[in-house]
Amino acid sequence: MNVMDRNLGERLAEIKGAKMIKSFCYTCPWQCPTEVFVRDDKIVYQKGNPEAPNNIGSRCAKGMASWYVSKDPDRLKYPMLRTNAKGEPGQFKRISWDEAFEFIAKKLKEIADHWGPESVALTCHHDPNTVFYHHLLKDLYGSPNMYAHTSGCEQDRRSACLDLFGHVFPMHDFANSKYVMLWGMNNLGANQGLWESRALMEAKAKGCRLVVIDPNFTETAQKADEWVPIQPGTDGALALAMCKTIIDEKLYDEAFVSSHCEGFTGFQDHLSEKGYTPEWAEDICGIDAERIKRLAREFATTKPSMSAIFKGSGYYTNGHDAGRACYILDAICGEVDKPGNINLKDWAPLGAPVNIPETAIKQPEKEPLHVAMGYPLAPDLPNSRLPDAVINGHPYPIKAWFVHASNPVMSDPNRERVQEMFKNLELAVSLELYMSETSLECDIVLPETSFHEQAEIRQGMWLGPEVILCQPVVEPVGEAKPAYEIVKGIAQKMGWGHHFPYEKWEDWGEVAMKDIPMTLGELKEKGFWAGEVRYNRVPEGLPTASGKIEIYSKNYENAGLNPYPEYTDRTVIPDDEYPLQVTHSKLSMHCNIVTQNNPYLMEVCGENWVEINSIDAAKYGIRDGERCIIESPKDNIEILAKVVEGLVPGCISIRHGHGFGHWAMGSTAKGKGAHSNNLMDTHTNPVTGANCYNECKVRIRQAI
Ligand SMILES: Nc1nc2c(c(=O)[nH]1)N[C@H]1C(S)=C(S)[C@@H](COP(=O)(O)OP(=O)(O)OC[C@H]3O[C@@H](n4cnc5c(=O)[nH]c(N)nc54)[C@H](O)[C@@H]3O)O[C@H]1N2
Ligand SMILES: Nc1nc2c(c(=O)[nH]1)N[C@H]1C(S)=C(S)[C@@H](COP(=O)(O)OP(=O)(O)OC[C@H]3O[C@@H](n4cnc5c(=O)[nH]c(N)nc54)[C@H](O)[C@@H]3O)O[C@H]1N2
Ligand code: SF4
Ligand SMILES: [Mo]
Repeated sequence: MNVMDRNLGERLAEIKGAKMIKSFCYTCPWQCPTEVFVRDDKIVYQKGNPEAPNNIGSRCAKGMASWYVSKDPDRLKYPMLRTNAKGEPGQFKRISWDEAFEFIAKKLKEIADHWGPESVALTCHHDPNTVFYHHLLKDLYGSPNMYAHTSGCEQDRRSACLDLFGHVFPMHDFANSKYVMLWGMNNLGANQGLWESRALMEAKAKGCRLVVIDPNFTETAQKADEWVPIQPGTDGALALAMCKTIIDEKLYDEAFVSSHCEGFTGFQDHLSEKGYTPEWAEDICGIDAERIKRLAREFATTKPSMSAIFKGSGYYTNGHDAGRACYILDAICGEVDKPGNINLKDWAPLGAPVNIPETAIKQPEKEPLHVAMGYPLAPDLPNSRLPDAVINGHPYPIKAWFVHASNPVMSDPNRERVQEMFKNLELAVSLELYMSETSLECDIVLPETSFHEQAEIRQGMWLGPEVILCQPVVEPVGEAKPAYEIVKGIAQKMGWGHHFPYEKWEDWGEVAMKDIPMTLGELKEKGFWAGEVRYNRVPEGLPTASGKIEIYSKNYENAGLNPYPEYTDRTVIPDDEYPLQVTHSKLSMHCNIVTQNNPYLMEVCGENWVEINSIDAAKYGIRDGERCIIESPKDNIEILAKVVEGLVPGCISIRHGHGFGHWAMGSTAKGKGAHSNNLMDTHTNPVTGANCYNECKVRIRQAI
């Protein structure tokens, strides 16, 4: 959008008599800063905040259409209590907030008395103000089990980043790069903040070479200089073979590795001992050895460069070492945290919004669940193992689960097992906008306000440290409450109400902002605070055991694993009976399982589909635009087929979103598309605890 268009948008909003409020969008996890124009309690126009560094004045279709969430008649309006037995389709009655708080507080006290506070867990995806639940359930109640959703998302990448760089979430400085190698990262289809996609395309226009390694000719691959169609689950082999070429041909950065990398010489020996040559990788990856060598040489000799992953190399039982190998390419070429590299971003000094005094903080007696489960290196809960704790009490019993802004019945693998787990919980609380499939399995469902109806202050997803503010722009739907009010209500019933003394969001907002060089008033005017973008932090020392980039991982050594990345086959390999390998990717017009009740987005993309190569389509009688049946050893689904040329034969790609009863009570979403997560069994990455959605073999036939 150019400046004229922007002014036109603003002028139109003014003509409509709207008030502009700075906020951010939380339809997807990338939280673009926005300007929201409101009149008569209705959002009449929205656009990106043009001053924010991680925006460019624009928003994606999902963000533009998000106003609908604040008026969706299918939203939850009241607290709802289950009235029938678990395991049957949930029936609910409306209750008051006071009854809801009383019910939860009573159960929490009983569970603490019988099982200990450690038997309560919380998980979230979107984490809108989840921190308040942490203050209640972790600090005051004493559960160590406050988790997010990462094992269903970029857990393998996160684990690789932590091991090598001690950094939880590096960003990408595409704008300054001359060579970008993306391993199954589909920025233009699954956008990770619009500014990153824009920066990538602008860099490309200035001559940056873009190489996309992906079994699928994705939206990003279509814009690339080179698409490398890789066999699924084999990125580790390709990256290790590229490392070997770079080292054998002495194309690595000798000064950088000797000063800043731990274990380079050992790695060199490891590659030789294992025989990780391009010739070895050729058949595994389906990419010929000469091409592997050329890619390695190009990557090592074009600077600045970046080898970046998100989830493509993950979702497999070998994803942990694949991720490490992809990042070791950056490390040996000295391409870490310089302009044009992956960026070890600084975080803003944002404080906790609630100060619980030390004396009131309850120390848990048991170790956190992921450690007790035998996943000490997992950056988050291996949530496909949660049913073991709930159903079998292993490693210790989990009796209550708070599910915040997440729909694990739809999002985790092996849906039946997830549903089975709910039957065994003494307390399951859904904190939601909708009566989702997960809400339907819970004992109590609490309606939260959406990001249009509440305040939030968060870390921004940008290269530099950044704080972003979301402001309430319209009235809450029904009796929906923001997280702070819900936590306060439960805390009062538990006798901890005095820890939550604030009457309005600005009060806790000021507490959180105390170390940020900007007042809350200024933040409300501007919508964000941004600090300086820094580079070259590697020589300052990294928060790893050695202070260096750990090619030799001390963490792996301590866990009894090979400190250097190895290549192992994934566990599920197609065979004669189930000859096709499942992979997944996202839909550009939807976010996960969040947007399918939005009629505007559904008009553009009303269902999800499976992509299949024309060779396989001919072999199995699948026709473009018609329905097919996908069968795994475990379940089957009927789904729309798209026959494409750009997909590795032997592999299908299911676009994720839609399906099942989704939403259980959403009139637009219901019955549209197909849900694939019950096709796969529970496979968990043995080191990171990631869900292995792509460890799934299937056969396909035409639907009759
Ligand atoms: N429009 C839109 N944007 C989104 C989301 C959304 O749902 N829709 N979701 C958001 C979230 S939660 C996330 S985590 C990010 C996800 O961002 P990405 O990880 O970039 O998105 P996916 O589409 O899941 O991409 C996975 C890619 O990996 C490829 N792949 C599969 N197997 C392999 C393999 O073995 N090797 C390689 N190299 N590639 C492989 C798939 O073909 C696919 O293109 O996107 C975020 N943004
Ligand atoms: N097969 C397959 N499975 C996948 C994926 C895949 O590509 N393929 N992708 C995986 C990835 S990357 C991820 S991140 C996970 C995500 O899976 P989940 O953790 O389930 O998260 P979402 O699907 O983003 O959102 C789920 C719920 O959040 C609710 N919600 C949205 N905004 C708010 C809010 O402000 N407040 C509250 N209280 N609720 C809100 C929505 O109503 C929705 O029901 O799924 C994973 N599952
Ligand atoms: S990229 Fe995500 S946060 Fe940004 S406008 Fe789109 S949906 Fe909203
Ligand atoms: Mo994700």
